[in-house]
Amino acid sequence: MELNPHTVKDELLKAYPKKTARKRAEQIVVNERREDGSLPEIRANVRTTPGAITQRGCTYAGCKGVVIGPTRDILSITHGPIGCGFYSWLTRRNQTRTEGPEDANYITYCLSTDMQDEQIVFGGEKKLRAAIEEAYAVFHPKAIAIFSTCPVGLIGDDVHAVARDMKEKLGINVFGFSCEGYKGVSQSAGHHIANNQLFKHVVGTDETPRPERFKINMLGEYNIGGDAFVIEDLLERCGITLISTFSGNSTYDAFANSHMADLNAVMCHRSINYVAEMMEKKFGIPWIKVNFVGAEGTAKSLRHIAQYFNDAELTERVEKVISEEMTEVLKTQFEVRKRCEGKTAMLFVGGSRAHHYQLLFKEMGMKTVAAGYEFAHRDDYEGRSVLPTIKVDADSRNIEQLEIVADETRYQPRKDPGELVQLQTAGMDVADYAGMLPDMDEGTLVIDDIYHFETERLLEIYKPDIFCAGIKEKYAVQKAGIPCKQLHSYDYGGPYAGFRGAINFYKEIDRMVNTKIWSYVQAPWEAEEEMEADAIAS
Ligand code: CFM
Repeated sequence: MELNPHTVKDELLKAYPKKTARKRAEQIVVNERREDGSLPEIRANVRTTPGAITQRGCTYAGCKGVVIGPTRDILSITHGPIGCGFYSWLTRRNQTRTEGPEDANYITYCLSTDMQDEQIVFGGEKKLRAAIEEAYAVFHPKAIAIFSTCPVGLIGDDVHAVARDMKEKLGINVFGFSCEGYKGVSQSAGHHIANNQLFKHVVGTDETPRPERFKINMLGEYNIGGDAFVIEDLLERCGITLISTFSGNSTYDAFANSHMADLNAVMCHRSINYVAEMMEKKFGIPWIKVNFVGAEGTAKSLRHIAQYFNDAELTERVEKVISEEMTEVLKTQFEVRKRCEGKTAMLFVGGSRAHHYQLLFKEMGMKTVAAGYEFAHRDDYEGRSVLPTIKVDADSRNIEQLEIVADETRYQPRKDPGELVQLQTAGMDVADYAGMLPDMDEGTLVIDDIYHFETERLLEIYKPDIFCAGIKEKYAVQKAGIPCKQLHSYDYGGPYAGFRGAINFYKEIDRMVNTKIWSYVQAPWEAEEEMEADAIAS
């Protein structure tokens, strides 16, 4: 039976008080083009209704956990009560690979100032200084990052002043982040804050020239479950030099030298578009949107990079790598399609994967019936063309917007505007992202910052074959008899990027949607009711 998405939407809204329902109606959208062909508008990046169970995280999580955390040789210190540090300790499965035994790797450590009542009352700067000195004495890192948690902002500790003093005293780079958890409506604010400070304090601080011909940075790839390793291998085989990844499997030195690249390839637009824009303005490095999730996306992204450099030999090598990989991909696709064709998926996750992973499902012949981001902005749904129409509210104004101008000596446009237009015409997303909606079927449901109540109703109404979300949702979904794939941490699996990752994903999802195990799930009270009924009947 075909479900009417408008009826489903009404069903979800019916549970809310009038005012909440009215606002929520703008965040629950049926993906239908309007008469003039334009996409529907969605409300996003706004506060969660108090009392609703959201999937979102905090600003500190977006800054420390997401953007800076994966860099192995920046020593991260959480200034705050112990829980913030502890619960952001390696839970994201971002991997890293040192180059030798001398190469520093601090991401297995969890450093915190462990704030107590005394600091809340009398201030925590003294304890922070002591913590930085102690950490320096133990590790001798080349850089230390200090992350503010909620109480830091409330009591007014100046982490930036402490960072300046310590930088001078220790002679290494020390910088702080005003990423208090409450700073924004979600972790998205933390991404922006992290981008700003990385740009101010690290990017462009190492002028060593790079002799290679095809130099890029990968932006917004965090090496969850080893994804970046797969992409690094592909680029290397193609003869493309990866100067830096922001920030999967990354190092401080690579960031410092990243302005030597001639192209920024942006994978997760939501978390890192700020760095891409700032590097373009200051250094003249263009950026294109890529996507290494899904075999088709991977092939297209590699081709676009080759097209950008416009070199026959590079193009040939890229084509060779693609064809080497595609045989196995197509073989596996054919195999899984026999069992997965027509099955349905829902994806409610983050700020980019809810889009990218739909493409993998499509390659398996599966249909996405509903999807949404936790914390993305309208441009991630509707495309960057809506940017000028996005209202800047008080919550967004709260976050510093750096004024970037062209560097007097180092600004060097890699392509002239005419060439960029040509690349755009040839189908490349130059400084552009078209968003998730155009890739979704007509009549699918799109929900921003889905509330848990809505998740449960959708499961009952649609009974999808698989639901993709995170650890907070996982067990509730499985108790409803539906398999749940974590798209944040990949459960214990991965990598899912590139061709090899796509094959892993096809096989994993095939196994999950074709096992009967979840349909046998029965809640204890249901079992009791059955037993009682049996007893009465006998
Ligand atoms: Fe970008 Fe990410 Fe995501 Fe993200 Fe994240 Fe993540 Fe994510 Mo979890 S940076 S927006 S803040 S792709 S941690 S690696 S999986 S919510 S969809």
